[in-house]
Amino acid sequence: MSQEDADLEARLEEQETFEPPESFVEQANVTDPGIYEEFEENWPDCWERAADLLSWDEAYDTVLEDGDAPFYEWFTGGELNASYNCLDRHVEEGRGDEAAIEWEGELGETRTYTYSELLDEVESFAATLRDLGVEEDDVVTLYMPMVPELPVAMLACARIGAPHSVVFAGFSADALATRMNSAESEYLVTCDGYYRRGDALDHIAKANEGLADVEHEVSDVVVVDRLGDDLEHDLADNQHDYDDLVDEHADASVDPVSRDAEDMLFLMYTSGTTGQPKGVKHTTGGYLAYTAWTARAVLDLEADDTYWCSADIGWITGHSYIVYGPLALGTTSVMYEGTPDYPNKDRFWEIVEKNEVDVFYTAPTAIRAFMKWGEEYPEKRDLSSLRLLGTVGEPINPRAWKWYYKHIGNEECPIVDTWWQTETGGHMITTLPGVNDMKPGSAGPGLPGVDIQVVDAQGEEVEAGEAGYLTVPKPWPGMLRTLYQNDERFIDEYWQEYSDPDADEWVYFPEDGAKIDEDGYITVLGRVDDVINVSFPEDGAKIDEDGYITVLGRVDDVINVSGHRLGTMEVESAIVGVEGVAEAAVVGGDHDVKGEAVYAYVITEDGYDGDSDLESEIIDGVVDAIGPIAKPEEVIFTPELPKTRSGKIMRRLLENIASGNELGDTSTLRNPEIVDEIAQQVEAD
Ligand code: 6R9
Repeated sequence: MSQEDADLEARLEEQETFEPPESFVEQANVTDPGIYEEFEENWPDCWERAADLLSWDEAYDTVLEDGDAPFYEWFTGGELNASYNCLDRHVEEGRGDEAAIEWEGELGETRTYTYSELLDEVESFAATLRDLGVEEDDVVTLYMPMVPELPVAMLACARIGAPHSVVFAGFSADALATRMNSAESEYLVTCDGYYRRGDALDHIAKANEGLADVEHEVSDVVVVDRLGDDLEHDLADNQHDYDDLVDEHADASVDPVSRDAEDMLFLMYTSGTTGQPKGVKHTTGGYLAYTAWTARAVLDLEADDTYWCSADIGWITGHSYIVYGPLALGTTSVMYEGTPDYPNKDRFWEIVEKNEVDVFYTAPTAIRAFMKWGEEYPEKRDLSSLRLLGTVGEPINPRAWKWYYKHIGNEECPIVDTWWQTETGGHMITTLPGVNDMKPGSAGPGLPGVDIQVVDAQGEEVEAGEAGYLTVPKPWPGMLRTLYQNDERFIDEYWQEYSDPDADEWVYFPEDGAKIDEDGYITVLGRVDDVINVSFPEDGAKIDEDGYITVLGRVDDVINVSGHRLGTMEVESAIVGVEGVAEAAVVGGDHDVKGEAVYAYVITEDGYDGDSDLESEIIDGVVDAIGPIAKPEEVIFTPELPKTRSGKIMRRLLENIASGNELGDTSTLRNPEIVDEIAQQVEAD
């Protein structure tokens, strides 16, 4: 390293605040700091700004209907179609020849869909779905990897008013069956397989295994042929080849159905504190307005941008910021099928260079991997097209933030660290890249019009610098409306802790802890413990004097592996399903690359040994039930689990052991001696 580089490195390390570069601010979509006040004064009408980004078939009467809170409704009386907003209107405006999707296959092949081409295929597939019998409001399940047919299928569903439920392709057959059963979904679109590090993966076998466990009759299955001759597969009588059907409907035109603003656009299942995943319901008007608005204000997207979000469409990030937000704005959205290190560790930067990507959005876990691989990979490529960088999914530590800023952004791109959730639909806490200074590690203030408070256990706002819980006292257009067919659980999960139903005061509780500084900047510190056992306020959230909030992480039993939420209960039930296992407790422990990794503490049944055979069976059991993402980093066999006198497993201790942290107070334990025993074993492993 030259002296100059070393000086630069040292300066970066010290620096705590970064101004947005002038060159960025000059062209940014939002630059007026007055927007915060303006939104506050005009709330909730300020949200008309978001609705104005869309084309409505029928104008709405009311911005916010709060008569039946917390079942809020937005833009009531309005009607629109999401596929029309993402496709037809851009073609009508003469932009049909511009690229909507630039797809990169893992093996290096590419496919470009212009807005006209995407519209044509969406109409053909919408006609196909109708022919198969799909009606408005039927839930269509999409169990697909990162192939262009996935956004086509989503938009085709949206066109005919059939909500989609996308199940991440990396999830297991069990996960597919659970989700199809829960939504009583009778239609499935899936894929024969896909490529991972050059290998053809069989996906249809997994889909068929899941279908075998669906409790109702599945009327039709459409199968995309991604692997050609690399995988031969037979189709059952109710299974059809995607290309055949689309060819048959090649010239079909399907008018977009006018949907009520509050009609369901899609369902997205996410992990909860109990075994059953939660079916988060998003609507057509509020969700689309919110994702379009945040894509414009936070990601700074415009129609002529090429933008790449490296998430999988199977997660909310891909729904909101690969498909709906960017396409509503007429942007070119890049989609990549594979992994960042195939065929080489510069694959991402090759994609940025080749497509001249303007805005890049990824997860801290990916950034930590890039850091580990070294700066020589991005240095090989021309990244000068980039103007803005973003992160999502988990806290980003200042070191990774600075590496990203320097080695990817060349100190010329602002970084937006966006805190949000499946439930929030879109960004909630982040800086506006053309307005606010950035503080590495801190996501920033709540967005204009988004009220964020960091409170203590009593609901009182904490002082700057102190930790507390994140709360959202006012509704916002992108919010979930309910949990599918389970209004009661919706209230229990999100509106129980801080609301006062008697006074009709409703406060959304995201189950994350955070800290806020004197600037109101919110910093995310990591996952927090179970609310009941929490050693509050060591864990939680912080706000600073500028109102920047540091989010500390989740308070429920959810582990965040590589930015993906896993319910500990789901993993535990998979482990307990393995022969020879009596009891299991699963926690998240710190991990350099993944952020958190799964640590499984297991008690064997009498007569079984905690040996490497059982360990393999446990690992296989978890991978089968949930998917490789949930694979335990370590399986620790123990004769007992640390429990409180009331019999509750003290997860905080298990987490501290897994992360190699101080153990903290063990005095409320029924069996304190077990803690040292387990800790010694983990160290020995
Ligand atoms: C979009 C998404 C939501 C949970 C959330 C929080 C964590 C997301 C974060 C972050 C710190 C950020 N999270 N973004 N933590 N800083 N910028 O990730 O949705 O999969 O539902 O996860 O992820 O714990 O509550 P989802």
